[in-house]
Amino acid sequence: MASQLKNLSDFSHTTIPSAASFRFGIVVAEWNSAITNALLKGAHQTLTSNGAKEENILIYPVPGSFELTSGTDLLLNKGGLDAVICLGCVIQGETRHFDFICNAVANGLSNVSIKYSKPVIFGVLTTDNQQQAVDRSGGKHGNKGDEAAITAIKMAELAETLIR
Ligand code: DLZ
Repeated sequence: MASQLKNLSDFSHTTIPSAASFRFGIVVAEWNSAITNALLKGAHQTLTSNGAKEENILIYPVPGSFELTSGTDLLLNKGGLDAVICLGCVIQGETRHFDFICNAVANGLSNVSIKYSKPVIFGVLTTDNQQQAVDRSGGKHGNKGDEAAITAIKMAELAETLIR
């Protein structure tokens, strides 16, 4: 089970296609910005280290994770992207806000992906506390931003293969 692995970002056993020909959007939430900036750093570095060109990585901040869906919708409506990576961090608080945001984002991103037939990657941490988020944004459990970037490259390649 993935959660039993120390580093959740271990892709050493899989083949990663070149990202050189693809154009990526990254929509990143400003809430919990220390965490989401670390996710962004991981995603960006993983894209470039797999061949993505700097000018083909477009970064768009949105206020919170709830806005990832509308940000992605606006971006895909504009066109010209092969995949969109959505980065956020929702931390459980004392109210039910957590559940509403997490459910809305997960459903919203699935829907927008299907609406445009484009890969939309769920790089949103949904944690019980700050430490779990730190552990998954460049800490002992790797970086969810790396995972999201690898997934985006793989899905962009799949989309190109199927549409070609
Ligand atoms: C309001 C809110 C709360 C309580 N918690 C988080 C959070 O943990 N992570 C996050 O990304 N955003 C949070 N937000 C903000 C919402 O995502 C959204 O920006 C506002 O509800 C405005 O639509």
